Amino acid sequence: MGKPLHLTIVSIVFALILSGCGGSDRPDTSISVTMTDFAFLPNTLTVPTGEEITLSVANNGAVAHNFMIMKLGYDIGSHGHVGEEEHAHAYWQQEQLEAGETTQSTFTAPGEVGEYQIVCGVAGHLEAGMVGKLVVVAAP
Ligand SMILES: [Cu+2]
Repeated sequence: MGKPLHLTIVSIVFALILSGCGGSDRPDTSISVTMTDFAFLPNTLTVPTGEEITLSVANNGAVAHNFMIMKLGYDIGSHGHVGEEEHAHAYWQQEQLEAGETTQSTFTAPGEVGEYQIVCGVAGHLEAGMVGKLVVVAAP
């Protein structure tokens, strides 16, 4: 006889709530992203305005990827194409990262509060689902 089902469900829900803490909804100056074929994990990152951000990226995929933050208000959509024009509207982007590699870099968070789109700049990857969000909130 195991635990009654409703208790098991309560435990699962509680564990999910706990694991939500310390996640991506609080601003952090040190953020980590894992890239897969074809997603960013987590796909929402929260940083404070104007701070220097340390970004650690691991490419767990089988192909090269890159991490590109678009300028505020420039949203390619979730199935758009990343071409030359889109690259010109990047706020910041990291050099392409080969499969299996990790890297760390820094950038200055935008000074303007808002939601900035994150995309993979490698052709075809945004269409495949490599899209995310950088939420910039007022620095404490
Ligand atoms: Cu990619």
